[in-house]
Amino acid sequence: MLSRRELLRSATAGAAALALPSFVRADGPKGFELPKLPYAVDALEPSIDAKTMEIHHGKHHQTYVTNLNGALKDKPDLLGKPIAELVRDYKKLPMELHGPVRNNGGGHLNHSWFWQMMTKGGTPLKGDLLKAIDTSFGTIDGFKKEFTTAATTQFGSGWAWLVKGKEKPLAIVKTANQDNPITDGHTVLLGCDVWEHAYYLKYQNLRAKYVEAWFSVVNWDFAASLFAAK
Ligand code: MN3
Repeated sequence: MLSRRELLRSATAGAAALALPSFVRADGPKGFELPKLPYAVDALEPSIDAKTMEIHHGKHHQTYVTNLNGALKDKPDLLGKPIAELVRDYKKLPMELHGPVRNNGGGHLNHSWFWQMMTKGGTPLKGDLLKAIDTSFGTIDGFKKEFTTAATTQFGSGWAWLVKGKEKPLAIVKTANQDNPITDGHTVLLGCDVWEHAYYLKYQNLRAKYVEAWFSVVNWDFAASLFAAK
């Protein structure tokens, strides 16, 4: 079993021996790096079109990385930290860094996870995570309905998330902008980007249609590895 700390590290450092995919390049003392996509830009078609993936990964995500490195250019200690730790604890940083780390650090973390949370054709939900979905939401359809409501009622830009729950095994939360639930102590299992840049080229104003299509490319194996980690 991975410790929470190891998991946070592996999700961005790509330690090959761990359960998480190893394609994420190591962020190091020279700064944070755009991770390579774990699939071709057109792999998630027709749910997510190649052009959207290309711009989303190559331009939007890259901009978060560039701006984060710029904001921390005189802070080599922070540039060497795992991005998940940096975002989780941003409130402990000097006040002038809160905004840059929350927004650009959050953008880097959220997208680094988001690419891994999807895969060509999706993977089946099974095992302990399937049981937890049933216990928490009745059925997978109950989960999808509640998750879609969170995704479509997030006003403006943000994310919908599946996290470990307190009363039930799982819960759904939403965040604005690039906030990540780990800052509030949640364990993240799955997240859906509902910024317009994630879907507008193909779906225009129809966010619910995008979310419906997104379910078919969800990498439940990745979510299950996060769920299994202690
Ligand atoms: Mn995005």
